[in-house]
Amino acid sequence: MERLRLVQFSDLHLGVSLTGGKLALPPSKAERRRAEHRQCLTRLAKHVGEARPAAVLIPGDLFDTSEPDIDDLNFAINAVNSMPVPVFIAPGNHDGYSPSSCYNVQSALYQSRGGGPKWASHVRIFTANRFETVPLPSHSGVTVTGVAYHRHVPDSQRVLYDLPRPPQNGLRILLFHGSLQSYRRAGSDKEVLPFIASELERAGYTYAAVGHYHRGGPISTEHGRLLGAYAGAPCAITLADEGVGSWLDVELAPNEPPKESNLHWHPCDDRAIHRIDMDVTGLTDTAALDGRLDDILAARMATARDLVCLALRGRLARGVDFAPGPRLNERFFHAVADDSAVEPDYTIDFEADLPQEPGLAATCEEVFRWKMLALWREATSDEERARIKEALFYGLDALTLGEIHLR
Ligand SMILES: [Mn+2]
Repeated sequence: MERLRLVQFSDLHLGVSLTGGKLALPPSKAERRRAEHRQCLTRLAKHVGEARPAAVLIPGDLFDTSEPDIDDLNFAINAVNSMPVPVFIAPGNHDGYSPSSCYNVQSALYQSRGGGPKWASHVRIFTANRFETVPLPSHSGVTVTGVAYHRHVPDSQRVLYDLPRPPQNGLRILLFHGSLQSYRRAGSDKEVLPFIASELERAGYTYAAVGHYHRGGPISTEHGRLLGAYAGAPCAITLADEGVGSWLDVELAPNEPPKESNLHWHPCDDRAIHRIDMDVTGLTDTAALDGRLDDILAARMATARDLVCLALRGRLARGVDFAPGPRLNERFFHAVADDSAVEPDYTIDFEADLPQEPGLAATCEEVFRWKMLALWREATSDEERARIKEALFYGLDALTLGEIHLR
C-alpha cells in the first residue's frame, strides 16, 4: 500500500451572519466576508482537484446551521461535488444531523430546491448518531469510521464509548466533531461530544480527523504519540479566531505510526485577526498612546486587509481621551476597540489609614473622597468594595472632568 494523502478541513460555518456579537460587521462588510467564506471553499476544491488526495475529510460545521439558505446549500453541494475524490462529512454541532437538515435528502429543505444540485455519490455523509465504518473506495485496507452530531448528550455518554472495534489491519481513519478536553488551543466550548486523548488512544485507530475547534493543531497522547488533528477553520469567523484560517494536508504511511511531520497546514484566509492587549498606564497624551498602539500593530505586521480587536486596560491619565476605534476602522478592514477595563488614573491608597475627616474648609472632592474611603473600609465583601471603588471613580470623573464616560 502506498502512502495515503488526505485533505482535512472543518468549521467553515458557511452562512454565518457576522453582523452580531462583538465582531458586529456592518452589513456591507459582512456580505463581503461571507463571499470570502465561499471563496475559501472554492480554493479548497481547487486544491483537492490539483493535489488529488485519496479522500477529503470534513468533520463538521461546514454550515453554520443544519438548515442553511438555499444559495449557500447549492453552492456548497456544487463545490464539494466538484472535488474529484471521495469526500466524507461528519455533521457538527452547528450543522448537526436532524430529519430537517440539509444532510437528509428526504428533508423539505433538500427537496424544495427542485432542480438544485444533489449530493453526489462520491460524497459520503455520516448521518447516524452511532459510529459507522465504510471502506475507502479503490484503496483496499483503508476504512473511514464516522458519526454525526445529533444533539447535546450528557457527559456520561462519552462519544468514544460506543466506538466499534477497528478493523485489524490497514489504515483506520476516524471522523467526528468533538471537543478534546485538554486541547491547548481550546476556547470555552468544550461541551460538544467531549473526549480525552487516552480514550482516543484506546480506540485503536490510525488517525482521527476531528472538527470543532477553529485553531488547528495536533491531538497527541501525553507521551507525544500523534492520534489525530484538528484541521481548524479555513476562514476566521469570530474575534476569538486569531491564528485561524487554514486547511490540513495529512500523509499516512502503512505500518508507520503518524507523526506531526505528516501534518501540513496551509493558509486559506487572506485576512488575519489580531487580538491586541494594550496597557495605557503611564501614557499622558493621545500622541503617546497612538504611538504605542502603532508600535504594537507594526510588530504584529498587521495589514490593511486584517481585522483588529483591541482590548485596552490600565489607568488612563485624567482628561485624556483615547478612542482609537474610528482611526483603526479607517486603517483596517474592521476594528473593535474595547476600553471597558480602563480605569481613570486617580491616586488613592485604599490600604492606608483613614485620615482625619475633612473640616469645613475642605473642597467637595476632598469630602467625597473621604466619605467613600470610609465606606470602603466598612464594606464587608470584595463585591461591595469593588462597587464602592467604581462609585468613587465615577464620582471623581463627575467632579473633576465634569462628565462621566461609561466603562
Ligand atoms: Mn463546532
